[in-house]
Amino acid sequence: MRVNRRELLYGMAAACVGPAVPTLSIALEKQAGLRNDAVRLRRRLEELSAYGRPAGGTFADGVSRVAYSDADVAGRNYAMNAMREAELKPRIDPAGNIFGPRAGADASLPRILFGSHIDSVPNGGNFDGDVGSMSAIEVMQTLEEHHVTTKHPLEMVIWSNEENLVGSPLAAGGLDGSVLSRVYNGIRMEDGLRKIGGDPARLAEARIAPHSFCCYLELHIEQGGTLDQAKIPIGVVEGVVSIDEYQVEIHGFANHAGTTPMRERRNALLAAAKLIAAVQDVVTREPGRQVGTVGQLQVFPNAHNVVPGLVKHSIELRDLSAEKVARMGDEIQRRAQEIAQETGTEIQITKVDHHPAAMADPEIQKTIEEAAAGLGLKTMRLPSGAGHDAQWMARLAPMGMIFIPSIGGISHSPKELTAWRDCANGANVLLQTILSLDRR
Ligand code: HGY
Ligand code: MN
Ligand code: MN
Repeated sequence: MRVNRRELLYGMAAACVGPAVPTLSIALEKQAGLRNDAVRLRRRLEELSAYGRPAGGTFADGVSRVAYSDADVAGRNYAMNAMREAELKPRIDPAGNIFGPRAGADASLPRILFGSHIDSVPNGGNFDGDVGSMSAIEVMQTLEEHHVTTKHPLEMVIWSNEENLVGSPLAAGGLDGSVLSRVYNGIRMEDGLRKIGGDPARLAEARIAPHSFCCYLELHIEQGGTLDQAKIPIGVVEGVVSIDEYQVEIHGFANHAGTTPMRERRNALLAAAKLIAAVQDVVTREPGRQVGTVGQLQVFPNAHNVVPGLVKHSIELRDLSAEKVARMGDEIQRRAQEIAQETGTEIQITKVDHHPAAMADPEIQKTIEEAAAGLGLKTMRLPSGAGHDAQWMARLAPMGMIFIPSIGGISHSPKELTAWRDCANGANVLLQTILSLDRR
């Protein structure tokens, strides 16, 4: 009987360490050769995209699966059924986050946590969050099908309401019950949490203790154009930006558009226009990758023949440096008071959310690079201009993020697109990174 030399070597190695723990029984070579089922991953991404698709639309028309909507509930049910196909038993925590644990050989070891989200922005794309979430399920199913028992317990997670960064901050202690009256997508958070299976009365139970897991991994589309332009298939995230969100209220005086002389107007919309231009000026006047956006604006009474008396709008500032973000915010506050003086209006700017910048763990970055190299995939390191649940998980344990290219750098749009090959590559890098971390 011919004995394969390699099997012999592994057998001898196993004999040296006593009764082989399941991991050793799976030759490292076999682990290194493990690949996800790319066809199944694509099928799940296409099936998930149906929940929140515009009526009569196709995959290319994107999705509005906003948090707490009926489409969100339907998409979450779809994802939980897919988790069951991977032999997981999904659990929803009081914050609406969906967890799927998988036992490891040594239950005393801290679990490896990985996942993403499936809620979208209005008129969003079919890859933001979805790739990382469906890939997490795919990794679990691949391990199950190949009878791989990792040493560490594993747990996948689909965070709730990522687009407003709610589910993961609730888990990380960045938010608590004091925000239950907030309204997202027209639904009070308290009602939305119940609707998706959470429990606003038990939010404290959603808290994850620091260092209660060994690390957090997230696969995500880049949402910017760096990888696509560089023709590099895998991004290794260095860090996730700090985000400060503000609500602005500008009070002027509503009056007749025909009989109110220009010099007597207290035009709230004129003040808003000047303030939006000031945001652009403050953010662009110094070198760097910082960004500032006014994405929401409401005019009252919003009639063509009434001088606007009230305007409400958002301001969002981002950069890897929290200090720079805060400094820009202060300068915008100062400019706002000048504009208020000039236009005879009153401008109130209130900070409503702060998401801390988070640096990825250097060891995990290296592990991702080694996993990609093992798959013959080139990598580059880059920051994330998008916010992610990973930046909240980084406050509890070491974090790592894997990026795949967004074609044309487009995201938060029905035109968001990533090649299926890149989705498969990203999921395989996630799988191999998990196996490599597990062997630590
Ligand atoms: O807004 C963001 O950066 C993320 O896509 N939620
Ligand atoms: Mn996302
Ligand atoms: Mn997003």
